[in-house]
Amino acid sequence: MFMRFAAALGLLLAMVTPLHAETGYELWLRYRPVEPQYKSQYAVTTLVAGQASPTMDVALSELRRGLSNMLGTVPAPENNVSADGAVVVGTPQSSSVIAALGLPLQQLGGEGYLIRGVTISGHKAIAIAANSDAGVLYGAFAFLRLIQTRQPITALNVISVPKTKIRIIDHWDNANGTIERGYAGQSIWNWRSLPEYLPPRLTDYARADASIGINSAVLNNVSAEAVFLTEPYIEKEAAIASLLRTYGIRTYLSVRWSAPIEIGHLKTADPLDPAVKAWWKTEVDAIYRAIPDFGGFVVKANSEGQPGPGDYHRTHADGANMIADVLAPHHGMIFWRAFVYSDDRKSDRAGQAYKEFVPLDGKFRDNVVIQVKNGPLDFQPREPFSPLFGAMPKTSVMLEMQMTKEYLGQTTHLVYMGPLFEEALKSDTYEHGPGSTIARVTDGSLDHHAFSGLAGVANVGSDQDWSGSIFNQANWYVFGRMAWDVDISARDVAAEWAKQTFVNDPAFVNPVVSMMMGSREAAVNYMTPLGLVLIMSHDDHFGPAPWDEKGDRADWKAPYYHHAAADGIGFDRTATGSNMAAQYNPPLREEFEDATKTPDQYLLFFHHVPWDFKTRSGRSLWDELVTHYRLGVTQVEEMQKAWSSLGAYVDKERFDQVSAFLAIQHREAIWWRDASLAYFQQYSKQPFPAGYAPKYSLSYYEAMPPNTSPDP
Ligand code: BDP
Repeated sequence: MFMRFAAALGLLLAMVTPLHAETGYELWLRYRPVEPQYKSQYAVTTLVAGQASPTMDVALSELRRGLSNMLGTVPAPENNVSADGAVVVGTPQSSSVIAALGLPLQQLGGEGYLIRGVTISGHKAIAIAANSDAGVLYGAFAFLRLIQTRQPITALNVISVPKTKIRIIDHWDNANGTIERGYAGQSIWNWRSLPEYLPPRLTDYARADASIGINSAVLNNVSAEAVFLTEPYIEKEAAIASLLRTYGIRTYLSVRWSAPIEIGHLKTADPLDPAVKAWWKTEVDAIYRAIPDFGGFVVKANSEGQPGPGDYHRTHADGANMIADVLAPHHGMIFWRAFVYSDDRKSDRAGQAYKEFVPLDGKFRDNVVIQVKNGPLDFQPREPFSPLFGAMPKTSVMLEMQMTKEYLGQTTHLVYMGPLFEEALKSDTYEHGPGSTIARVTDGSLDHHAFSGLAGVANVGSDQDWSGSIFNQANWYVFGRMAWDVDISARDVAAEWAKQTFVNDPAFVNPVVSMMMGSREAAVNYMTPLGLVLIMSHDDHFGPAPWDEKGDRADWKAPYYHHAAADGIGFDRTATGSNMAAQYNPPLREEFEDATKTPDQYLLFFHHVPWDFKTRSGRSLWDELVTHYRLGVTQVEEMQKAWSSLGAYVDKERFDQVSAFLAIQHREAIWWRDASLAYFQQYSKQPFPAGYAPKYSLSYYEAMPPNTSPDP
């Protein structure tokens, strides 16, 4: 009753007091004042800290900023607890008050934290404790999150330990300031003014990463330029690294395999050539002189035209191990990407990584991690998981996902990636029977690896709102939260994000969470239902283009993936086709081999089926395809409807952005539906349901100029 009254009051207040314009720059760290009715439960009077350090200082300044903004009073700094309401912060080493509490900190490891209600000298206090300064920083952010999401803070006993060691954000940033597959402006690293000038924006970037537990950052594009390994650039990277370090973040670089030739003037980059190894050693030593806690390298080799050890008839293990040996004395890691495929028209691209990597299982050094995208092809709206998970027990394998929505509507489409990430993490590989999920592969526990981690491709750029849209920020947020806790639910994270980014009122949060949770499925429906993949236009990966034959390689052409013809549609990956389905462990192998057992959502990924194939719904394949495309558009309409009723809770600027983007998404969902169906219908020759014939001819859709979509 009280809650309902409070909610109604909040709404009333929101309607009479115009909400301040917001740009989105503050992300989820807005720290808006706590409503009067909640204020009494957050009585914080003093901040008690011990010995200073750069990281401890930022933890304290974040607490001061957050608490004073939310509660209206600046907590006084004290050395001891002398009244109720103290927040005591530190490690046993930095703070004698924390040390005296004898808290059970062993279980926290290096980065975990504990937040607990305690009594000190007869006064009620809250301890935020950890074994490291970075752990304290994470605890500080978690404490502020509790208040931002209006959780009670009396009788707290929170213990949080990250389930992965490396939570790494991959920037695909180039030296010229552009970002590969970036949809939020230019790179935030301003190479020209580095190393002298670090704009405040970089501090805010580091705060945002730290607030969600990200502890590692790759500064440059996986399709790497050698220039990032030159001396002047190392100096610039060192400047960034020193800022990130304060926030508990380690710096990594993507390296170009042929750098020894391009900047080292060697004749070869053969990993078994001693001169090549010597070059890498000199290079790595120079990096560690500048960045003593440098994390290591990411390598994209022999993929999409990038050079690699394969150019010298060496294996990925030969290549990875050579650099791993050079990094090992510095405790550096190498993340070797499994996103490889050759221009071999006869073999199935989806099965190539497995064929190249599985025979190498057990041959990699301990500091090599194989970094595998969630799907066997690319970052599609939906794919089955890559069969490399569950197939390399003797190797550390890490999951890589995309925050930037390259194939999911980029800037304008509201697609929350939480459900996709969760689906990937929960996928069962059956490596050791049921429960052998990708979460257990990437957290290292399935095969008892010391390494654990999660990688995500950034969606961060120079745009005022960082991610190109307000809702895209949620994808950065959920990546960090899931990297910390691979078992957290996408729904809980969505609610947490919505409360902090907008407002706590359930009348707002509930519909927004529903929108977010349904948004990924909506995109699958209007783009690539029933297991279709890679039918986006070839260059920008944006609009529908199942007809697209552009691209020099067979496997860069859309028809390679859908095989639509008079006899049916879909890619046969069973024994009668590429046999890629056999790469999965049983019982999945049997499931994917049989069209009647394969879940509809993967049907056309594994099978070429006739247009009248009976799907699980009882409908023919054609009717089912039409049903999904139509549903996708309806789901966007429902999102529009839900959002349109929430104007009272959001400042006009952000409300209008979301409304406008939803309108664009709606128009483009119709475009996707109609263009795709117009294309497939020429093969199916089946009728459209009444009222659903595409408005334009197929040739009209094919001729859409870039950056336009048809009038619905
Ligand atoms: C593809 C992107 C391409 C990336 C590649 C990769 O289109 O820009 O370089 O992935 O991950 O999806 O290496």
